[in-house]
Amino acid sequence: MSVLLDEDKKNIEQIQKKIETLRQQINEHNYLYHVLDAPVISDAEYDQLMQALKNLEKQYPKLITPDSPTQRVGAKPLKEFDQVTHEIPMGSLDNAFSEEEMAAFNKRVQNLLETTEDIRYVCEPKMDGVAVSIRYEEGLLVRAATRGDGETGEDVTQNIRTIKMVPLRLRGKHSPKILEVRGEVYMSKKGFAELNKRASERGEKIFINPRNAAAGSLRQLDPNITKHRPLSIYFYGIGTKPNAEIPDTQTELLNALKNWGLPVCPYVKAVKGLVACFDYYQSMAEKRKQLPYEIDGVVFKVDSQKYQTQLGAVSKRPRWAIAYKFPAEEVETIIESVEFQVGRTGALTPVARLQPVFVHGVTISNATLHNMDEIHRKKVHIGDRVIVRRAGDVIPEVVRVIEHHGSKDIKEIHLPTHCPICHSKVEQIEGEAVARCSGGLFCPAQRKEAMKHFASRRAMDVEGLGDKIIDQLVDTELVHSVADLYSLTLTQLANLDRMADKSAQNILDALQKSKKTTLARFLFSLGIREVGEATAKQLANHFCELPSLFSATEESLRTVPDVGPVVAGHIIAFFAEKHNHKIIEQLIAAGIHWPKIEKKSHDLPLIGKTFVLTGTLQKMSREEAKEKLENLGAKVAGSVSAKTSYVVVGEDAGSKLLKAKELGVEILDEEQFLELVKLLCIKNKKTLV
Ligand code: JCF
Repeated sequence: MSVLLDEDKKNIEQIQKKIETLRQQINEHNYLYHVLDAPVISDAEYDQLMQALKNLEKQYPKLITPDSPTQRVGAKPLKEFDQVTHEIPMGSLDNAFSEEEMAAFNKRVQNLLETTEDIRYVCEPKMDGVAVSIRYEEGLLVRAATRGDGETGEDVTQNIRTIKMVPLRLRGKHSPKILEVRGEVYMSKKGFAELNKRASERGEKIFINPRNAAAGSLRQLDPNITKHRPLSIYFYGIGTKPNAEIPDTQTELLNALKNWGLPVCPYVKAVKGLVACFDYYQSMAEKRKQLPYEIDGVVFKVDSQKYQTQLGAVSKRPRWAIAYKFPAEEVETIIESVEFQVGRTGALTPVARLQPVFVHGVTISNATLHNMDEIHRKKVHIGDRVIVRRAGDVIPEVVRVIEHHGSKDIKEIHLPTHCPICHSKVEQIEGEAVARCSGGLFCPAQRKEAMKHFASRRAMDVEGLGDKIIDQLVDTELVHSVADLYSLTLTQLANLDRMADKSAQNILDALQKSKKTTLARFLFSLGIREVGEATAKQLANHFCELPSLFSATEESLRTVPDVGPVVAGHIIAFFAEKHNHKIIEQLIAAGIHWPKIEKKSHDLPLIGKTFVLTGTLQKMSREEAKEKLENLGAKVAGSVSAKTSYVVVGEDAGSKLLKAKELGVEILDEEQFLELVKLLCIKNKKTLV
């Protein structure tokens, strides 16, 4: 008996070995194929290896591990995506649209680095896809998230696992303990065409372009659907720094990624100086049409990590990188008529109805004319033959007139005197380009737009409450204000056009779910003019609760970062409306709530202290140092006086250091400064800023 057991054990060990060998072989072939683009076996041979592994795992299911190449799709469909907060925010890139703007970028880099030498840049095509962050711990893929708003994204781990170019385990023995890699998920032109062909054969929804298709595929709750979508990925950087040494340059970082099995775009190239950047841009513009995927420009990054750190970032945009975009596509067509659309704030936007044209896989039949000033400047008439431009996701616009189409057909475009929707008077403030409907929330168009904004993903996030449904709800007068949304009944919703009972119930559930929110989201969702997401966050953090915001004066509002006189004016005007108070009261009575925000500003440790920064800091830019200090409550001044609490000195500090010594102001070097910030952050239980 015991002999047999021993033999069994030996047998299992052998099977285990066999399984591990197969996995290693498959992973290595994946690496050869996806990273090096140099496969050494045929697809059929690869399939045989996979089949052999599957057979063994089927016989010995106990030996299956989550990182086995057979385990890309495991779990069941999700109900919803979890939120993921990025440890290091996912920044976005500044754009350049001309050689002048590129030159200005290069100049700024040189100025900030105080050099006139040619800068070494790493160049790469800018993939037109969806940014994601993927986290590996001990070499294993543990989580993947979309960029979201840069701070918080959605947990799409299950879907990312189905992408064959994404390794489930990092290659090599020396992968870092923790690695967060960032990349762009995209769909090839061919994959996109095939997907749409299949969809149209089945009468399903067609995607507008490969990027939308990639985004839509990543947002599937069922990984079994994502599995069949032809998604690819290229990696371009890291988030959370690995514990291992980070390479000194972007070039080496990308090489390290490749060695860990993470595919990097093969067109990456390091060059020196601005002229070489222009050459690279030109060569990619020429290759663009033949590339198997869509790109919308070229990304340039300062190669040296040390320089990158010195340059730092301003509002989550690194100053060491830029996206130089390709010019937008332009086509000719004829303006058949012009309509005026009414936006959320009543702004009237002239929209040209066009003879439909096909651009870049999309049929365009509308283009914005922006406002009356633009119409006059471009001398546009109804009946004109015009150039229309479409850039990425931006709304197409009429760029210029090519010829006035037969003098008889030409018609002037007039600003209506009354709102085309509610017939209230149209008003235009002297000197302003925008004309507005004066109807306010009496105007159904403004109400609809306010509601669409309220329900949108970044605001109250009422899933399923789409534009068409909101249009119907307003048109049938089931809802007059956003507060009425919360008293809708199942029957009311189910009676709408093309609404199944199940969808109606889903909307009710989504409304219920949306009641749990944050103050920042709530403020943003109110649609106060010029109060975007960032400002809403600042307001929430500053005032912490609604009543203090209601009674805020212009003076107190203006102490909030980003709030100037205009925004302050809009906020005050909004809260001065009784109607708005009533709606807010109704919303809160309906159960909208958010977690209490601790009042921080008064106990920030550096309140009342003034700092002066001088000389070149090594670990960060001055801008970043300033941000850190301000987050701790300090003021940062430009010159040293008796009121200065501390002077932080970097290398080659000059007159300010002398002045500080003269006045006996306390002096900190960079190390001491960092130590202080770290200490205060820990004491204050803030994450390191
Ligand atoms: O290909 C891209 N879309 C792309 C986006 C490439 C990059 O190197 C990026 C990016 C977004 C942010 N780099 C950063 C820092």
